[in-house]
Amino acid sequence: MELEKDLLAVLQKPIKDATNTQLYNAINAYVKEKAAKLPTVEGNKKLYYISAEFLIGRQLGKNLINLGLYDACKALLEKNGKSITEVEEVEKEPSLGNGGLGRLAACFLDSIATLGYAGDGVGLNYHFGLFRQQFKNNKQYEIPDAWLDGENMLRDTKVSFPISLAGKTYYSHMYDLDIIGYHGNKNTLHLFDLDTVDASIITDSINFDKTNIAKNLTLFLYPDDSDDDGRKLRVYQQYFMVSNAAQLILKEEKEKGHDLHDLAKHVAIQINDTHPSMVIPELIRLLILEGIPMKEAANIVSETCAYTNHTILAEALEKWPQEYLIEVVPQLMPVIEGLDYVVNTAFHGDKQLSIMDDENRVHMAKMDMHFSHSINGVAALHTEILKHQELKPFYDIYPDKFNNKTNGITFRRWIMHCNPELANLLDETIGDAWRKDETKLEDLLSHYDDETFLANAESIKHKNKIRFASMIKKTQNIDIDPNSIVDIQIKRMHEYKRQQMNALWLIHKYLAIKNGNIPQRPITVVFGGKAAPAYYQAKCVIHLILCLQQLINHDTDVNPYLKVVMIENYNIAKAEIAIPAADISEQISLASKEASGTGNMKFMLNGALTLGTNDGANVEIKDLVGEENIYTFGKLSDEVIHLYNTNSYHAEDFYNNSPLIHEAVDFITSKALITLGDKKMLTDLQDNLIHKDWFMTLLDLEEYCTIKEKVLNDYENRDWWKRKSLVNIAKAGFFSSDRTIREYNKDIWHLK
Ligand code: 26V
Repeated sequence: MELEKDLLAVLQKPIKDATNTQLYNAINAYVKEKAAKLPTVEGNKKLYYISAEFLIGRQLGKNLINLGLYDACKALLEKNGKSITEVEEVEKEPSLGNGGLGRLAACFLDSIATLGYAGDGVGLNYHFGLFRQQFKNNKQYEIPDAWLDGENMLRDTKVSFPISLAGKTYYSHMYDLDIIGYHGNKNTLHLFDLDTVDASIITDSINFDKTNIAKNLTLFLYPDDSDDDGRKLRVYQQYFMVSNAAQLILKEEKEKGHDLHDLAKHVAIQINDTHPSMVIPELIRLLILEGIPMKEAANIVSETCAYTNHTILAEALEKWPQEYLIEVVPQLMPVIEGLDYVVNTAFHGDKQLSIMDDENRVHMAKMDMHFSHSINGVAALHTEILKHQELKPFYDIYPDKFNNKTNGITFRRWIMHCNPELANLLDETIGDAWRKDETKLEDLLSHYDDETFLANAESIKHKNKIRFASMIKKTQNIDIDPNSIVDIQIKRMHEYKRQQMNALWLIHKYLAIKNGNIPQRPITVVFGGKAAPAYYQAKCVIHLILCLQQLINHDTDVNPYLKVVMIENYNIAKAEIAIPAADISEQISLASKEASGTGNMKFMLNGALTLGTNDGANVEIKDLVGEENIYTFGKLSDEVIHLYNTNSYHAEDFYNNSPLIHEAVDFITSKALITLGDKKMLTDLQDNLIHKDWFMTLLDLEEYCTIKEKVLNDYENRDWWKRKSLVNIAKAGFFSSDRTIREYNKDIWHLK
């Protein structure tokens, strides 16, 4: 067989005698060779998806699946006493993303290649990525994540562009990664870098000289922006990314012989949140240099670019002080001022619409909305909130630009790779057409009373819990019971996602068990997620969870019934092991704040039931599965928005009026926890919850505790639960990123 012959030729020894690293390198080389022979998608129009993050995960397994070689490779290794999982584990996970936005970009690239659209990603090659998370003394520590060490999938190219930063010219270096579609075509992720970047300027943790651009530019994703130098570095990175993107696009267009006046006919650019927004003035600038007048250039660029909004949180809607831009990208300022002039003239100086505000800051999202032809939110509710609240002035003037594109996930990674047994069971039950046509998953509904399917799905869930438990044992030496109910909340640490609410429930449950209220079945509560290094409140929440983990797991009165795990350095690889093991998917953000969520979709596809608020895509999950197959609670987004608008939420009232809340919040600074933790962090967290609680944790806490009790009780009705799980899997088809990408293409890109 070809694979075996090729591997042996590379290895120069029998497979059984090779190390996992040697096997990884050999299989990787084989995949690269295969990819090189795949056709690159050609079309009359090409998409460039520009994003600061691409959270792509390990590539080998996914590539083998998409090449149709995974099972053969697995069998070949098994025949020789080797495990494909162990070989995959040799690969360091690329640290090129932070959360949902970056993972979405990765799923999109997979779907774009699978559907045969011409579309490349453009981003940066961060040498140490976000950071690697370590727990010590029940706290998060950040260390550089040297993911590029050793073999990786990047291909060196000779492509380089001159980039002018603060008046100095730097020369970029492009690295390419093949994006192999499922049984199909190939596209490319282009990651730009600077040869002069130098890790030796990192002092301790993830600190470094923020002013040494030649040495620091692509060291880290989202470097600390708590001071001017840090914020300027973000501008340097962003301009470096988009100037490379713009020059690459124009180069490819010229090579194809296209007239740049026809750019919008041949190119679509998707701006993933505001990080790549400077591509608009940069492209206009370059077109002007090509001899196209400003006004026409602006029209061409607007017709080419489309903007996606991923959040309504003010902190993420970037506004750059004009003085930063004057210093870092002086060449862009005349263009931005010109665009602002056009806007002010058209809208009579209406300040709500101006790109520049009274404090001389440039609003990137406003520039995007004026000078792109499409503005989309990422779930139905989110898009409605954008239209009628957050971006209302823009919806009023540009109603036709607004559209919704509910997020999706690639089924290749989020079931075929992470849960192969469930995927095989689906094949046996409904045939394998669902692998290429996600709508076919609905055929599972006719197996609602198929006891064989239900029993097999249950036994696969159990095996996945064993796999998860053994990963946790190996990495963190915590014992968890595979017969327990597994309840998981994994996502970026942020107050709006309300991990602290789940922690307060934990306290409530702990105290109940201490009082002799024993659960019918053990419960394992799992958290995972990184806090931004400068985000103190989020770090306090991690601290509370880790203290609770220590307290509860060591308390012999309680630990037979309740365990807590905070996964260290949560990443894609760990998500792939956790999600298939989950019974309960925690999606408990404050309504209106979670733009969509995509973890919710992954859990659903793997048979977990959602315990969530009416927020983001949870709303659409509920519409699809029906009220009886999801657990929702909490104030609705309209009510929450009203509370904000009228300033009428007072956490203290909830604390004073509810004994349950009072007891749980008080426990944060109980002797039991203070002896395990940092008194200041725990006290600050408690104070914040009582006196500020900006994301309204206490508002929904009682209801959350009530419904969670119901969920745990319902779990005992196994026949019922298994059927609910089946309905969730059957209805997950809508959340395939293939569906999302088809919609982007039909409404925005028009690729073919
Ligand atoms: C915000 C910040 C804030 C300060 C530190 C650095 C940093 C970096 C990125 C961001 C923006 C995060 C945007 C994001 O990930 N949004 C998520 O996008 C998902 C895909 O659309 C969506 O499902 C999630 O609801 C949304 O939170």
